[in-house]
Amino acid sequence: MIKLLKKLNRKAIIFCILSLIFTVFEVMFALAIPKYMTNITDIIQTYDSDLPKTLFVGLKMLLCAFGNLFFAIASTLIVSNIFNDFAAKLRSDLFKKVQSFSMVEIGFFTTTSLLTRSTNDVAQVQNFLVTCLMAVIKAPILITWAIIKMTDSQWQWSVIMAIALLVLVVALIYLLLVAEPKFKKLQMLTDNLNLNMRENISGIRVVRAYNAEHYHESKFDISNENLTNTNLFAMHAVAFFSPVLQLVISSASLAIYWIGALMINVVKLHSEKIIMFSQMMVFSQYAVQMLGSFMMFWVLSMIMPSALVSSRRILEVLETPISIKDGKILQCDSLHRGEIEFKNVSFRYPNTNVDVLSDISFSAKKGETVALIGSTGCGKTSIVNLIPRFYDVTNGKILVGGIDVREYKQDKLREMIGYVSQEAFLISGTIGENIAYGKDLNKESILNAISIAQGNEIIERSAEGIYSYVAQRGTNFSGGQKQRISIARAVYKNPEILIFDDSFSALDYMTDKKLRMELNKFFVDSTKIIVAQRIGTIMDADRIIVLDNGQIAGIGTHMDLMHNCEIYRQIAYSQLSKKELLS
Ligand code: M5T
Ligand code: MG
Repeated sequence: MIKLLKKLNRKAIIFCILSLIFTVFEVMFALAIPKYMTNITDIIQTYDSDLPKTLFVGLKMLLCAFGNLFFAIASTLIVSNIFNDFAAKLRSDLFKKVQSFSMVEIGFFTTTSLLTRSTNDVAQVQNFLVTCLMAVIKAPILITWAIIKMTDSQWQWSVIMAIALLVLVVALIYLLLVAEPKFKKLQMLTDNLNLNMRENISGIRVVRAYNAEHYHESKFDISNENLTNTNLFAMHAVAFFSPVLQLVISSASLAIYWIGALMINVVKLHSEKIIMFSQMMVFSQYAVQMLGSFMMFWVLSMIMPSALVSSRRILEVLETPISIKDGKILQCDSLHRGEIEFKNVSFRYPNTNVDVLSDISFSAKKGETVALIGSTGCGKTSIVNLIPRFYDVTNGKILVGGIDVREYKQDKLREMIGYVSQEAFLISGTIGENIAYGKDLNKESILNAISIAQGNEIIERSAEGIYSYVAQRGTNFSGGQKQRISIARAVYKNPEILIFDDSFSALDYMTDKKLRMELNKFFVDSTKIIVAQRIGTIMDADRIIVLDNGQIAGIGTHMDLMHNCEIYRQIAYSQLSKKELLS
């Protein structure tokens, strides 16, 4: 938490101090009120209810009440502003950090947990800090001030206060010890609940198609029940404090009055009796205020454990070292532009112990089309993901433009690449925004990119054209339409290297063919890496790499492979006739 607080800027610290000063004033005014009450009692007793005097003291009391209210409101406003800004900064830091994460870190934290950390956990910390500054700072000030005011009273009353304080402190410590571990668990269970909810919503069509509602419901129920039970336990542990506090306050007041009554009985003079009575009144008022301020500790003890866990979870994200380190090189020389070379590359996913790629070596020259084919799970996506450095190789190296990808500044490396992922990814917005994707939106170039990607049909169907609405994750488009919009995005970038990870799979043969022809026409100088399952898509590539279980089973042109690669022949014959393949 302290580490997080170091992120507060100077302005915020100055305002924190200001709010502290306001709190001191607030307490000062609050504690002045009992004194005036005694004054009024005194006036009524000694001056035989002198009305103007009573009114004058009453007015002072009223002013104190207003002063208390004013400073309370002012400090609340300041504190909530400071920590609202602080929470916004935390969220923005988290967002930036997560953006710099490689797949390794995202896989480690999981998407759901990252979401909860940047929303729920930040809110917990914010809530805690606001309460802390508003209530907990106030309580010690109030307690110390009250003790100072109470010192010149009877020692018997002070003993009662000491006992009451001791009981409350013990109760608080017990509470923290019992509830804290449960609160720690709460956050993890919230992550779990969010995960179940997310899976259910994002996969709702599949869920319905398989009538899996009950299955998901029971999974959800389990995490929900876990969360509820843990919450309940933590709340029960916390709930007992309120009655204990009430009991202590009432008992202490009773004891003060009882001892007070005994003492008043002992003194003889009427005037002494009156002084003692008003002393007792003041003391009991201060006692109630002081013990009542423990309520603030109680509120804090309710939110502190989870806030501490939250701050740790936020820091975990902020302090995670990024496994993919940035290089320095900004660009390659023009001689090697667009070249890709894999040199004895092996790769395994983090936290696994099996290589999914072993000893992969091949190269693609500027303007060439290199295709990757092989059965599902053989490692095609893994290969192409290494080029933009989503992961780093385990062994060997990958050169782009003659330079190891690890030496590039990541954004410069990725600037050269137009990547179309296996699963088309669209954001909510318009078609145009999805294609320009953060770059300047040039209508003509967008239309051109769509036309190369064979997507004219998509924009012709709607009156808004490229301004047509795209729902979150592109759910209002068909699979093939989504693929073509994603392809248009890569085309719009006009990159030196184009990577298509099975991006033509949802297109019919005719569109697939036309699209490849257009790509060849407009991207003569760009290197194209095409992953495909269909022989038809890759037959005319300059080089085809046949993958089998993470290893290269053959490299060559279609004809070479038809003659000397058994795996390729098997794939080919399962899809096309001998005549189509050998003509
Ligand atoms: C190759 C494993 C996967 C498979 C192998 C993405 C991913 C994959 N794998 C992991 O262990 N962790 C991961 O995060 O790696 O997978 P691929 O490269 O995705 O295979 P592909 O592209 O050839 O398959 P497909 O189905 O897209 O044609 O063993 O378990
Ligand atoms: Mg794949």
